[in-house]
Amino acid sequence: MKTEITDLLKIKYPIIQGGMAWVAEYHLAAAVSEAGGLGLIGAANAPVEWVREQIREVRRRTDKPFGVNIMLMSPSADEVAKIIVEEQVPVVTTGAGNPEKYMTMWKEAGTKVIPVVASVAMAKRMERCGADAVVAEGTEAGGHIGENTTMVLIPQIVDAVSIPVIAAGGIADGRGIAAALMLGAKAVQIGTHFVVTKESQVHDNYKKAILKAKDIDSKVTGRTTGHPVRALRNQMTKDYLKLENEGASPEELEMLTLGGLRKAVVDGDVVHGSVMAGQIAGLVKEELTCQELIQKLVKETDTLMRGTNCYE
Ligand code: TUI
Repeated sequence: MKTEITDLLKIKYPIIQGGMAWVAEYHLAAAVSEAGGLGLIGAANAPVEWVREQIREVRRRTDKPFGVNIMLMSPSADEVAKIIVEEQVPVVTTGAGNPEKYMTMWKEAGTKVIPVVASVAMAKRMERCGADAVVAEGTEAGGHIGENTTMVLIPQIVDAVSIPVIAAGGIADGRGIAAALMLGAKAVQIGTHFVVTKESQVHDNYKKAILKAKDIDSKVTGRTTGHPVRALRNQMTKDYLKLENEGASPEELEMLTLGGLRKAVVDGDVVHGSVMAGQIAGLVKEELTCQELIQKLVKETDTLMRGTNCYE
């Protein structure tokens, strides 16, 4: 499965693990990279020294390429951006904002820069300021999301830029990967299915919530505040959406979500916490090791793609 992305990132398979807040730590990232994908550490709102330690732990476990995802709304984004350079991280992805101001610094350090975007305009802007590739993330994804679906976003971004495009949002099996490649993507980013892997350190309640999720169990909170977030429906999303419909203030709404992801991932409170997951959660039915999952995805994709010539 050789593509422009496997060449660019020096990985075996065009499969990237999402840089999920609280979830994407070193056990998961190292396992994904060791299995031939690209593992990511999700810096999210974490303290910078935590990020540095995570990078070093990944390096203790694998000599394969890996990356760090920076959540640009984080107060520590500036400091984490510097750590990428200091630790010579091979790949950086960014989410929830515009990483332009860090671009020169990262490029000079030889780090491959891959911003996550949710629109054609942002993809073009990232290409102009020197991005090596973009992750185009559809609204099917979990967590903080944009408006367009993966199906409409990928072909439009592929036509608008010359750098390779990585598809994200709604992909959890070989059919999704094959479809993304057919739309012109050169790789995929998968989040939700990697949450439910043996190496993933999330609370068992979180994994069980994804495993039992159905197609209609996904909700988006925060549309009125300008920060839409997709999570599995529970008491928290119910209370939030009720308040949101009643016109509650952003401060009131924030009270409900504050620390909600940590509550679900670490404490296992999947009733009052934020169980961020993509719409494809309904397709995730088993907990595999990262190696088993990646091999399954590659085999399924390969079977579907046989007879076509779409990898390169
Ligand atoms: O970043 C994500 N997903 C995330 S971040 C996150 S942490 C969080 N926790 C609680 C509340 C809010 C966030 C959970 N999930 N995905 C990548 C992504 N980036 N999706 C959409 C975007 C995006 C949006 C706007 C990228 C660029 C952008 O540009 C705006 C601008 O500055 O012009």
